[in-house]
Amino acid sequence: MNTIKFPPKQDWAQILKRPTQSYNDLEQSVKSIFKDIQSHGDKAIQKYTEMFDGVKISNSVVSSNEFEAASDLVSTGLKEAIKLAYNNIYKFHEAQKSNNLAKVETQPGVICWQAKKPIDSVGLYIPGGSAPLFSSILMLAIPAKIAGCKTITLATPPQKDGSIHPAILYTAHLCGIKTVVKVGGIQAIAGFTFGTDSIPKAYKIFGPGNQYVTVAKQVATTFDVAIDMPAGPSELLVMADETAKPSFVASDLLSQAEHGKDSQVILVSTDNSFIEAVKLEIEAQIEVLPRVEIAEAAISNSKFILVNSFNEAAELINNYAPEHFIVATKDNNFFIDHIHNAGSVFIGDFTPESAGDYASGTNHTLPTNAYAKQYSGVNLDAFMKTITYQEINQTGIKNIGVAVELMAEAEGLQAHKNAMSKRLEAIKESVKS
Ligand code: HSO
Ligand code: ZN
Repeated sequence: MNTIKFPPKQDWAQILKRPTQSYNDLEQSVKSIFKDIQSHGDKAIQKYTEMFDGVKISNSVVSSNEFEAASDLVSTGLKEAIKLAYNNIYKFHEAQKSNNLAKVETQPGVICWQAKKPIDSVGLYIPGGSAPLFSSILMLAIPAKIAGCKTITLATPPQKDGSIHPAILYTAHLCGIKTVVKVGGIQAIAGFTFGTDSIPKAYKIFGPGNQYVTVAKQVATTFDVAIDMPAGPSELLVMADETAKPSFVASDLLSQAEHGKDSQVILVSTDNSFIEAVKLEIEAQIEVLPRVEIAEAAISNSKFILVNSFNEAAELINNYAPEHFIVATKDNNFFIDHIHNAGSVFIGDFTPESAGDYASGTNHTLPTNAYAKQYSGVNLDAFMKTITYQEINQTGIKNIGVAVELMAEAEGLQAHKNAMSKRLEAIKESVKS
């Protein structure tokens, strides 16, 4: 846990480098699984479930009995917690509904407008494994429902006994998802891409996953499917000064470090003794974490960076573009104003990242790997697309007709010109008669 003190700008790129990932070696095997599933559908999926998840599933679609049984297995306390989160996430995403743009008369008789429409069919992927991330279902299914997506399918890998974690089924049911399939990994993404007898074809695939899922989502985009965003290991950058609480900051860094050995956490501060205090807190808190091994690996790749000023900090943070950004300083507004590359921002001592991970209302599906420079996190718009409309009357044709003719001719596109000329002639004719 060395502190990097006042690094010169030319060193920033090296210091802030993400752990490199090379997916090239996985691509070929992912593609061959895709090919197999494209040709053999559910039969091939069954084969890969047996191979990768070690369980034979003859019918992957979760039945209503299974949904009911799962609900009995979730404690009342957890159900209440999930409902609280559900309500907040619903409220925040519903408020993102924007009114359709008013009709604009660009010239008399030329009316243009746009409207948002839901994506008909979406596939939501939820990983299984040691920590079933049922919170991600809330983050994806709630906006999909609000957007009005007709077909919402959730895929998640079966456990060794062929079942799905009860909290996953409970949450899916709460969100109104009717179709859950016990399919994981590459085969789930391929299933969404091509559609099978049991998996409806998806137009867009959402959700986190391991490196196989990540490559599979990339391969899916080479067919006719969109994805939410390129995924990478989770990351958190905290900007804090002597006014922040070292134990809070340490707990935040550890909360992200426990996600995976490849998670990246960074502390930036203008105060060296504050950094030292945070390190001591990390040492004390990490010991008693059940996932200490994972957290230790992530912390060993973490960075503690001492900077000269808030201005310098802001420049460095914008360079890094963290997925999550916590700011706890004497002037948080400075950072709210100056940080323009971040997935989600958490402000002040009492706003831990965990709040947004679960229950405050914002979405936790966010751009990693510096993609916050050009991508947004998942929001309501991610489940919709915008259609533009236009309606032109004869006055409008008179206003823009000649311009269109001239431009079409200049581009050498005679048929385009004709489409306009026919209308102009018809208007002239009708005036004569
Ligand atoms: N921090 C994760 C989301 C999550 N945390 C789910 C806990 N559960 C996204 O980067
Ligand atoms: Zn988290």
